Amino acid sequence: MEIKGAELLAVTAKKSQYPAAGPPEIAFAGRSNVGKSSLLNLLTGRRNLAKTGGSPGKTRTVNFYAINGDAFRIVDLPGYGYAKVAKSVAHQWGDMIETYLKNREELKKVALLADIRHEPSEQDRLMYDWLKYYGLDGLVVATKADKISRGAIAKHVSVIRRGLDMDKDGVVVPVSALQRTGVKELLDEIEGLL
Ligand SMILES: Nc1nc2c(ncn2[C@@H]2O[C@H](COP(=O)(O)OP(=O)(O)O)[C@@H](O)[C@H]2O)c(=O)[nH]1
Ligand SMILES: [Mg+2]
Repeated sequence: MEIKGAELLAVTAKKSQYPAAGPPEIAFAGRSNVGKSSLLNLLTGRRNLAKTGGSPGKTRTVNFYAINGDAFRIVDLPGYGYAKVAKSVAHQWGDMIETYLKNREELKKVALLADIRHEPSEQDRLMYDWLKYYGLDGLVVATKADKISRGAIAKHVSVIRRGLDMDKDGVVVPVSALQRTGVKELLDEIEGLL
């Protein structure tokens, strides 16, 4: 699959603002600063579709992007785990993500992004457990693959698999937005889900 067009369709803070029922959706989730916006730009070939490197923890909306006309949608979930975010806001974050995961019939799968350098955090595990509970687990994107040597990738991937307690048939796709690698592999996975 190739992505030939991408448009921001809706920026939403609650369920009533979601776009009307439409094509299948793939959501992206992950810690703030993990590289979610960069990945979205990389996949869509639009350098500034999603703002990167902004103040961490700032995006607290569920953003819907229409891909290839409106053949499918990518949904950007709020980044979690930013230490300076107040407890009340963290709650709001959790509510927003769970509301979307629970209620969205169009949602086919959530790609959980995890920094390839680090062991999954407590919140990554919590997130992945949620995904399991809702039957949306099985696709993890290991970001910033350029930050480690090629030879170390397999080892880091297995640390992520173990940390999240992934099933055997779960897939981890290493990507680098900097070197533009992993795009084809990830798009193939997404195509398989649609
Ligand atoms: N080296 C490297 N840096 C990256 C990569 N992806 C994102 N970054 C950097 O990580 C920071 C956070 O990226 P961003 O996409 O805004 O993360 P988000 O908060 O998850 O949306 C920015 O400074 C990016 O330039 C990558 O693949 N390699
Ligand atoms: Mg972002």
